[in-house]
Amino acid sequence: MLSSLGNKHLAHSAIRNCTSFFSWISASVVFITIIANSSVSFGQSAIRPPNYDESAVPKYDLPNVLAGKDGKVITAINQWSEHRKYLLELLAENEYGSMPTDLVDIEVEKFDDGPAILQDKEEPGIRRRQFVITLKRNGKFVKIDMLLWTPNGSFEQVNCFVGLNFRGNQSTTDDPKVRLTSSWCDARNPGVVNNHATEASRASQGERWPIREIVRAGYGVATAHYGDIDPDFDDGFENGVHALFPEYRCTETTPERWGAIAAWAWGLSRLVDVLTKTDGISPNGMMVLGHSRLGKTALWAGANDERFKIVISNNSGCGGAALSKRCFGESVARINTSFPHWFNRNFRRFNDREDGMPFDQHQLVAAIAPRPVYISSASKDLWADPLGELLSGYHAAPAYSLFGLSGGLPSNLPAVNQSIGETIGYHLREGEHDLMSSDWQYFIQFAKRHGL
Ligand code: GTR
Repeated sequence: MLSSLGNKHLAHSAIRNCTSFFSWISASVVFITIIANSSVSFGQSAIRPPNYDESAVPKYDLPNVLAGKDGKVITAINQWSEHRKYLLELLAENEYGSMPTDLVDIEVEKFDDGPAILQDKEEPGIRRRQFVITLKRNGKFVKIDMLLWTPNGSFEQVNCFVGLNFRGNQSTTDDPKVRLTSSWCDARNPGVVNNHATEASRASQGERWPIREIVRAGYGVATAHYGDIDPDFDDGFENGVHALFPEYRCTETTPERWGAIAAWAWGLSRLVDVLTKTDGISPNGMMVLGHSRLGKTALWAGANDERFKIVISNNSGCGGAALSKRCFGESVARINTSFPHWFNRNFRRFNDREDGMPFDQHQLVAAIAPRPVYISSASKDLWADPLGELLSGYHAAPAYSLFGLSGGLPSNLPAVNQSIGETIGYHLREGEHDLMSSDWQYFIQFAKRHGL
């Protein structure tokens, strides 16, 4: 199912790419070839088909997470902050793209505050708040709807999970008061007409956001639609929050600049700007989480923004927690072809050249140190390479050891449905690529274990 999802995206992007090279007819021929061979050729070399065979994983060398540009390994905590900067620059330059550092003006309007209505029943213990956050720069603006759930009547500040959603805030709950997103939505999702959500999309991903369980465990949870921040299609890095920084666009001559994942990560930091000033929320209790492409985003946001005290990535796969050099499941060439807008242009240099990458995803996990990080996989999600996701955590451990902390992960997959590790946590949920309330139970236990 996952690989067919990948193929669907591939087919879409193939059609998009092909039409600029060939006539419609030859595009159709290429489309048919893709379905038949599961590999693509646009006059360049074909993309390697995905590998699902552990014995075909190539031998690879990973850079030591404590090694700097000159290969020297750092040994003291006081060298960490410089070193972390190096790791972030390495990943920004070669993969996600650098984010602009200029500030934007932020306006916040709370347009709703009341008790949750879940399954047609008012829940007096759960408070629902909705805000519209306007980001402004140089006469341009972007609006983000943020939905926040917290325990009602609590006088204590609560720690808060923060994560983006795929289909609009209304898709995360059946609460009829949650506003329908008016921004771009993926046309393939249920209840979406002409790339806009309709009422039929309400609660379509409600099981991914078990509000009752999270709030009853004493946490807040904030979410916003990723399409509010940057619509998820290839437009040459121009729309969404990219439009606020036109002079900072990723182009052929500036291939190191931000793609969509970096834009979503930047947007998460803007939510934190607001949440840390919102009453009832502990400014020191921010935890970022995300699933799939938004799991990649959560890792990049958490690595960059130290206000996230815990970072959680669910089924994040290629460009997320999975080691690229293992060449298992989704590859760099495949992801860059299906989603040319997620990463920067420099990342394309590693298409089918993972062995030449001067970095890998364990350095992304390491850049989060010494803050706790949690990686979760699903047993049937081979496209995302569960073992590769675990191994990033395993190989990131020396960064935690520098602080006297144990990562605590083994290098072999554990049995399904058990949470393992120490400062780096992991579980392999039985089942498909998804975010489920059982995953959330492990995230909550991990947060409690680490004092949040
Ligand atoms: C897939 C993509 C994955 C993953 C997933 C998702 O098609 O190949 O990298 O991010 O989408 O975000 O749902």
